[in-house]
Amino acid sequence: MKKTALITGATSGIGKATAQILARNNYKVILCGRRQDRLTELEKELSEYTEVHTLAFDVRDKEAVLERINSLPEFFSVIDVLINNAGNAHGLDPIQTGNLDDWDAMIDINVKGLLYVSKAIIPQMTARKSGHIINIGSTAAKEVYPNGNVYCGTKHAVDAISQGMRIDLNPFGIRVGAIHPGMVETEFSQVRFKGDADRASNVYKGFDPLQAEDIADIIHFVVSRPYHVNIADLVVMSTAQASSTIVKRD
Ligand code: NDP
Ligand code: 8X3
Repeated sequence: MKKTALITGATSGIGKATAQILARNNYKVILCGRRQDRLTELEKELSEYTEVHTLAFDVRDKEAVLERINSLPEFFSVIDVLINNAGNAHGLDPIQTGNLDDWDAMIDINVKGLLYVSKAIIPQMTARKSGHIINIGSTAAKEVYPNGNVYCGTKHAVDAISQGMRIDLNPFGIRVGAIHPGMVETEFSQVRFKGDADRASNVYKGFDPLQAEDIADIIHFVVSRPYHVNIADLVVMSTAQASSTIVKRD
């Protein structure tokens, strides 16, 4: 039977590429994000391959998260695969001058948002004793780099929460894994640098960075393993990147 995947952050970057590859591989997809225009456009594109439903909400708004997910039409209501991908960095400042609104955004979206979405979906998975959750962490979940302080903190939290989910959901046979990419050329840096296009594009200059499709391919590989195989924790960087701060540029 066709499986259903709910993907947060499907309006851009890794989430969008993941929705595209899953739709082309016979998953029904539920596309989530705040920008309804982009959701509608992607729905149009992917309807050629599969059944698509869109859900516009801000992951920070716990009432909206629960209300939207609990009111899914029956055809989309059984979620087999949850991709917790929505998130961003906001700012890149030393801790002593960091912006409180940036800190709130990162903690509320990357950590609390991931928890709210999971809370809305885990009960149906435990009741059915099946499901697969993939949380998108980062190399920033594994190490800390200068000025990355709070973003790295949120991604370390995603790493810890993923491990906790795997432990607590083990009795229910639910697979939980985290994927931790290094630098991926998406809208990530535009958001981090608040629309400063030059600063954002400099991040990916002089080397061949990962693309959203590279991560989507891996996500598809992870969700298509036989049931007894759970890829629990996966770090992936471009060949040019050795760590958060070591990148071989031309
Ligand atoms: P993008 O900026 O391209 O995409 C971010 C996505 O998250 C968008 O679809 C956006 O949708 C969604 N999002 C952001 N805030 C909210 C919110 N408050 N409520 C709902 N959705 C939200 O970045 P990426 O694709 O690169 O990022 C995806 C994930 O990958 C993030 O968790 C990021 O931390 C992680 N990551 C990225 C790396 C990179 O170098 N790019 C490397 C390692 C990890 P909308 O604005 O429509 O709500
Ligand atoms: C995104 C990659 O290096 O900016 O998580 O932390 S990095």
